[in-house]
Amino acid sequence: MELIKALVIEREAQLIRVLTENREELRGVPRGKLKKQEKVWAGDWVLGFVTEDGLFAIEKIEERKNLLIRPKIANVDRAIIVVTIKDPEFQNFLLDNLLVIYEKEGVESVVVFNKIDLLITQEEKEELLKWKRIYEKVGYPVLEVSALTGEGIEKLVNYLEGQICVMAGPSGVGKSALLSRITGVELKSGEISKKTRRGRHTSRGVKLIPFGKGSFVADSPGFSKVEAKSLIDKKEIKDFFPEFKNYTCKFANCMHIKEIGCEVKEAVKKGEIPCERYKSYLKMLDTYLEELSEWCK
Ligand SMILES: Nc1nc2c(ncn2[C@@H]2O[C@H](COP(=O)(O)OP(=O)(O)OP(=O)(O)O)[C@@H](O)[C@H]2O)c(=O)[nH]1
Ligand SMILES: [Mg+2]
Ligand SMILES: [Zn+2]
Repeated sequence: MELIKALVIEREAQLIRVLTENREELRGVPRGKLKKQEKVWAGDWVLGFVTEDGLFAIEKIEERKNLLIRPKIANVDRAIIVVTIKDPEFQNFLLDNLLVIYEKEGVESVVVFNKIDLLITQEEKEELLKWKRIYEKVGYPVLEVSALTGEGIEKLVNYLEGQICVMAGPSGVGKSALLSRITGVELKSGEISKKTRRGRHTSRGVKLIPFGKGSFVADSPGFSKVEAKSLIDKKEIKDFFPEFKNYTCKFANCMHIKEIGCEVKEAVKKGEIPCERYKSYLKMLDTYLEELSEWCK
């Protein structure tokens, strides 16, 4: 029998929903040995066939490019990291931690400044511009949007064409509001990030919502704190700051802290690498450099 390819678009407890290459949305059922061997997650590409009952019998899971843990979703192409300058206040350290984690997972990030409708004063606008320049310099795409007014949304949608995306970022920045804007789907309030009385997130399953031209996006609950160092070996963290790769230090295993002939530190001194990013790097390693206060005003 010829197998059909499908994308798992929903996974909640035992419920699996797939979208087949023929654009049919069906309930998926893992078959035979697959059932015991491996779990099927949202974002998985699977092979199977449509049964007489109209179910999609899953025979095989295709090899995954990655599998994120929170939310549990496979084959993520891009993280839409939503942040704000105001309400809540911008936390660059949190953003930098997320960027490092996604670099490690092979997920491309796009930094989306939401709530730009709230930026009224010159000072607020300059603050946005300052951070925008910093992340663009590293090489990340930076977009300015407002889920409230709709500004910048079309550009974001076009930008994500054909990709599996996940919303990420701190609590209250407008991830769910933005998701509604780009997909046209109103999430029931608190559907995904509803907190239990203990203040923890209930896991309600993961849903990929289609939008634009062949793109999918999953919402996720906000983070109040994310630490790259709890997920990644401290010695490896330097490898996930893309701007460091432009420099060759004297020692191949240079940690860019106190080593002689460190070109990365030299680049910070010359202003080629933004102090803010380098400070985040040191903070992730629980380190501090006295000289930094002289170079970074
Ligand atoms: N002014 C303004 N308010 C916004 C915008 N986007 C979202 N909000 C408001 O910000 C608040 C938080 O929005 P949510 O979409 O729930 O934020 P979230 O990131 O999903 O938050 P968590 O699910 O807790 O992580 C809501 O009151 C929204 O109405 C925007 O572009 N401008
Ligand atoms: Mg939300
Ligand atoms: Zn170095």
